[in-house]
Amino acid sequence: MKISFRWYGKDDPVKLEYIRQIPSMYSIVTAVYDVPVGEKWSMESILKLKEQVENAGIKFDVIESVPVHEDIKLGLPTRALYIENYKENIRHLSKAGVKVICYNFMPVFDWTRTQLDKALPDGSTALVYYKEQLEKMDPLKGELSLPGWDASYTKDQLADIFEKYSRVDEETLWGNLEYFLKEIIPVAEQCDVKMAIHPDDPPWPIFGLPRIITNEKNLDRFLKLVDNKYNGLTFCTGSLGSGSFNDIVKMVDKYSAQGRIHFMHVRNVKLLEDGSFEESAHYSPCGSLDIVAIMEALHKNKYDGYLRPDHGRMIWGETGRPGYGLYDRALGAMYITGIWEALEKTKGKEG
Ligand code: CS2
Ligand code: MN
Repeated sequence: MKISFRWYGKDDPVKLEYIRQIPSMYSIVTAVYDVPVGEKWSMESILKLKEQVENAGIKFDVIESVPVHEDIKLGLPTRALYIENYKENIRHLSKAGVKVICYNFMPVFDWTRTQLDKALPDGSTALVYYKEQLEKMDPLKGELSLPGWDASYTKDQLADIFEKYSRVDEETLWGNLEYFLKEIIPVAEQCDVKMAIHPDDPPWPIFGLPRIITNEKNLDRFLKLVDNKYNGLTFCTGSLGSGSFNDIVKMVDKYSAQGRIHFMHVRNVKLLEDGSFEESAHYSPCGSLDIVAIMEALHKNKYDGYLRPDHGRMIWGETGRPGYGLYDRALGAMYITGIWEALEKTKGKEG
C-alpha cells in the first residue's frame, strides 16, 4: 500500500512542505489545473508539476483527474478529437513517470453535496448530503455553485447540456463509456499507465442525469467492458458507501483480489435513515463504514496500489477548500497507516 495525498497545485493552501511531514507519505495526487477540460496537457506543464512535487521529496505517481470532456460522455461526433487529446495526455503522463490516472464518467456534475460546512456536535464542519435539500435544488436556475461542479458553464450552456442529456439514458451512457474505453485502454496498456475510474458520488442519478458507476453489478459490468487490468478502479469507500445497498468490505475484497483496484480513496460516511449522509472522521466509530475491515481486505489481498485519505472535515480552525484541508486528512492518513502497520506486524507483510 502506497500512501498518497491530494494536492491542488501551487495555489493550494496546503503546501507540499506540510504534506511531506506526514509520516509514511509516498506520493502526491495532483493534476494540471489550468487547461480547459478536454484539451491537451503540454509536456512542459506536466514536467513542471513533477519537478515541484519531487523537489519536496515526494513521488509524482498519480493523477486525479484527467477529466473526460462532456462530448465523450454524450457520444457526440466531436468526441473523436477529445479522445485523441485524451490518448495524448496518457502518453505524456507516462513519459513523466505517472503510474495511475483517475477519472470519472459522471454527467455534468462531479461530487454533489447540499452543504459544505455543516457543524458537527464537536465543533468541526463537514460536507453533507440531505435528500430533502437536494430535491429543492435546481441547477438550471444558475444560483448554485459547489466545488465539485464545473463553474465555467453559463446558465444557458448548462441548459443546453441538460437538453443534450435528455437523449442519453443509462444504456446510451454505457455505450459511450464502452466506446471511450475501447479507444483509450490499449494506449494505457502500451504506456503502462493504469486507468482507474472513480465511482459516482453519490451513487445514484441526480437532477435527472444518469449515473452508472454506482454498485457492484455495474462495477462488474464496467470491468468486463474491457477485461484488462489497465481498465481498473479508483475504489472510493465514501462514494460507494453512501449507498446502503453497497457492501463495501465485500466489494473491496472482491476487486482487490481481482487486481483491479489501482487507487483507493478511504473515507467514512454516516448514513442517515432517509438516504441522506454526512461525511465523518475516518475513525470507524464516527461513521457507518468499518475502516479496519476494509484495510484487512486490502491487506489479505496484498494490495500494493495507491491509497489516499479522501475528504476530511475542517478542524482546529482551518479554512480552505471544502473536504481538502490538511489536518483531518493528515489524521486520516496516520489512522490508515497505523491500521496497516498493525496488520503487517500481526499477519505478516503484504506482497
Ligand atoms: C472527489 C472527486 O471523492 C473524490 O475524490 O473529491 O472530485 C474526485 O476527485 C473525482 O470525481 C475523480 O475524478
Ligand atoms: Mn473519492
